[in-house]
Amino acid sequence: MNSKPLSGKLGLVFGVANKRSIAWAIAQAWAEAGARLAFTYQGERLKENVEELVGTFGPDTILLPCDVTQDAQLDAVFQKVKDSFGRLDLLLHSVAFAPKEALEGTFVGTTREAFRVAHDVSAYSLVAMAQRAAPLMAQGGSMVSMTYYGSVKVVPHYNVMGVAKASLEASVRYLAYDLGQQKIRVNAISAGPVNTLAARGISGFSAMLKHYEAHAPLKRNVETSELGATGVFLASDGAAAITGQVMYVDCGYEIMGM
Ligand code: NAD
Ligand code: 0WE
Repeated sequence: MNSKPLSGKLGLVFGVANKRSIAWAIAQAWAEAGARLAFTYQGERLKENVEELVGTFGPDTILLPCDVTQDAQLDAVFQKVKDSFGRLDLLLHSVAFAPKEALEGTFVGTTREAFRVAHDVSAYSLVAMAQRAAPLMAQGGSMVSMTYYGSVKVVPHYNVMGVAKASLEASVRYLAYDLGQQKIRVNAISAGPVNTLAARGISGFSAMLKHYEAHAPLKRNVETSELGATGVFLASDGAAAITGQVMYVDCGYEIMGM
């Protein structure tokens, strides 16, 4: 086995909020596999936290603010990556948001604004990143995004996020088609529930973890290190013929009919 499957690779990571973030687990695994990484954070509120985490990769690690709904901020991030790295090999999209009310009531009550915001932050942002990353992926590359099963089956209260994840997964396929000629692969990891900032405060989340434990073939929940390992695989040459896929990393939950 190659212990450094990503040695020499240059990556850009979106979605670290704190040490529990799925993005942080995948970033650590990518770095452990030999990649050199740049990071973004959503805004001032998260700056200090992410600075401290990213500092563990060395004081010269690139860290920039980026609200993914702002084209100018995305432009600045990719310009900086171009100036510093000269090239990009890996992109991690681990960003999602819907207004809290939209995850509490019914789906039928979704407002136009909540629908717009959920799709802008959680789905269009991947397209916005891909159109800026692709020109930098001169030797090909791998883009990885995070999704959830609520895109294909109804998970009560996931609501407009499920619809946005369906859009994200379809975007993965269309991007994979467009960018395939440039040897750029685009895939998504569909994770089972993980107790992160984005999951906290969702009422019934611990019951959901218990439900997965009871019903998933492996009779447990996924660990973030396992999402990291899958992230390394999808980014590596071992996955050179895999693109446009949604890979379930959910202890087998998705195969069950009952
Ligand atoms: P998290 O809260 O740690 O990460 C979500 C990230 O999205 C945060 O870093 C936040 O800053 C960022 N974000 C939100 N709005 C943004 C904006 N406008 N601009 C820039 N960044 C923005 O939670 P997480 O669970 O690690 O979520 C990461 C991804 O994994 C999401 O796409 C989520 O849907 C997906 N996912 C999570 C679970 C789970 O159970 N936690 C399961 C499957 C998939
Ligand atoms: O994608 C997600 C959650 C994403 C998310 C979380 C929040 C909470 C705070 C998006 N927007 C917001 N907005 C907020 O204001 N997951 C896969 C985790 C998750 O969230 C659920 C789930 C699961 C699983 C919500 C309802 C039901 C199940």
